[in-house]
Amino acid sequence: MSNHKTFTIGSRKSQLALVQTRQVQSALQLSYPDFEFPIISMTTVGDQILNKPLFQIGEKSLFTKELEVALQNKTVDLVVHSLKDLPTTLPDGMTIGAIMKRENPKDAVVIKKGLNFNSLDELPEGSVIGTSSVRRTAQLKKAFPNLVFQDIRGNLNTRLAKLDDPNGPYSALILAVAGLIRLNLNNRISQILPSSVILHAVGQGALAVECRTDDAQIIKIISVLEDKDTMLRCTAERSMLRTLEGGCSVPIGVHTDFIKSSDCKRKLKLIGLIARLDGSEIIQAEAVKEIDEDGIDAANELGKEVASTLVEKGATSILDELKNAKS
Ligand code: DPM
Repeated sequence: MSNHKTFTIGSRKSQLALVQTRQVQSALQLSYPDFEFPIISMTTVGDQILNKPLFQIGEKSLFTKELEVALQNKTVDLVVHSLKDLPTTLPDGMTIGAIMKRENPKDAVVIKKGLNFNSLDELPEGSVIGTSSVRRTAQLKKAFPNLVFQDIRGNLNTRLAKLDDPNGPYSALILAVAGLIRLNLNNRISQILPSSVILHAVGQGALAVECRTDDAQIIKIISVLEDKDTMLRCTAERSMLRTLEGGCSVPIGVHTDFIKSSDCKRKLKLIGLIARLDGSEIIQAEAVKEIDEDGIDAANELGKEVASTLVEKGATSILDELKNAKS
């Protein structure tokens, strides 16, 4: 490797995306002080279509396609994504080179400024909750049948402005804890919803670095970013989603954690669920698998196992209903 090398990082333009990309940039800069990692930012379809519910746009790589084209063209050498926005099957020639240590993967409740409530249970009947996630809406409708769920789009700051607008309809928003923390908005978190109420999205809270499969140099460089436990948890989560052929906008939630059993073996637990859009039915399944040295095959198997139990319990009828709702 020569002394002065430049590797360009692709990013979405939103404030959250840029904060995340700079986090990767700093980590790389620290490990490779002699290299340069300039950032090129661009707008994606998902950033542009703001008037439609996400799940109706019907494009699986909403927030990633333009960046992958830039990767293909070699305009950029690596791309930073929120892993949960990255489809479970990548285009030919693209791979996830690293998954970084996960931030808290749970969902948070953000209450409108000036309202004296601290949790969803306290909100009066008929209060309007803003979210465009079918996963959040379906699960929360079941847990809080007296609340009303309404679409809200735009980046985090736009949403918070809509929430706090005294004439706006929303009493609260549901947002990922991870995004709020990264934007230094921790002080807006009123409640972190437990897994007994809602399961988070596949890959939520983790950052992924995508690159060209044949770019051995970049793959080696970004390997310093990888957090093995996060990678294994997300591998299991993504394997479940891939097996169910679900995209980033399906009412599917997960929970993973490592457990140590009495025989001192390290095991990974995966809970998965799929919900009907209106929350009228929620199917849940779980499995535990021993994680060996490598762990990737076991994590993939775990995801498939939970997916097939979900199918046995009736997931296919929910998935079919979703396909019809989109067309
Ligand atoms: C995906 C969803 C949302 C984003 C759907 C879901 C939320 C959409 C919404 C796949 N991507 O979670 O069920 O509520 O309108 C997104 C966010 C983050 C990554 C923002 C958020 C946060 C950072 C992270 C949008 N993508 O969920 O509040 O999880 O790493």
